[in-house]
Amino acid sequence: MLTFTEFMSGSVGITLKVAKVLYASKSRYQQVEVFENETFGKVLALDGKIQASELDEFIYHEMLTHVPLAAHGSPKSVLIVGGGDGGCAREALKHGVSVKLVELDEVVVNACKNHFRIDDGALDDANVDITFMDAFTFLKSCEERFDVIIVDSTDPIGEAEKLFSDAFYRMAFERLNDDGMFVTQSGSPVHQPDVLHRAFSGVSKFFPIVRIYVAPIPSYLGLWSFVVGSKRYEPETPREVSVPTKFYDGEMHAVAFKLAKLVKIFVGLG
Ligand code: AG3
Repeated sequence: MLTFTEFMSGSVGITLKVAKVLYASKSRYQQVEVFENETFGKVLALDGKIQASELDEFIYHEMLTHVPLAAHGSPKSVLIVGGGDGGCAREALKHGVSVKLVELDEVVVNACKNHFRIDDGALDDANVDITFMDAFTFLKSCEERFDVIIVDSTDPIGEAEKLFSDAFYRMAFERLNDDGMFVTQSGSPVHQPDVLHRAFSGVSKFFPIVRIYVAPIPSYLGLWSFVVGSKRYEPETPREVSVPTKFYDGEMHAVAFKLAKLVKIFVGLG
């Protein structure tokens, strides 16, 4: 029996039976795998870490995208950092915005396009402009400004580590309009409290308004956290929410911030 195991921390992991391997290759940057599991359906893993599953990717992508976009209220331009599977782009397009997607690894985009179509066509949409490069380097020389920046990164290991640095948060702040909003996935509050600490303290150095919210993502071992930094608007208040979704709505927007009470209890933040 073929199995896939991810240890999220040094002490706790998740093991899935692999029903079928759909794709596996080593890109210039990482091991890219797509396989099938009876419970989760298709699963995308990068360097042995689960990035998205057919069962629950909508929870992660809807919550990472609609919370900042709805709280902003009238976004026109969105920068997605990472997000090569196209899940965030798919959700962002529902707001009629133009999307700039900066993904490090073209192999991830192609693997998803061919074997795990999360994007619903977003990766080929005329309103989505994809650049394959490291987002840190991209931001350094970027002259454009955005309404919302979404960081849909892998864990802060290797290439993604600089996406959790103060220098990166500073550049993100500078590349946002005066009422801009920033959000980053910030790990499991239970299994990766250090990731959340780092994101929260980094974002707090530059943004006047910083909040944490959470969502349950079964393939990420339960509770997952997000840190949002805002220049003007209160992130907890949705100003525009009428987009078609499976999970996200005005109520879930509020619930996500309320449930972050657990982050306060587990991690002492928020
Ligand atoms: N977002 C992946 C979140 C990190 C998952 N970490 C883990 N399993 N250790 C990027 C891919 C989703 N678009």
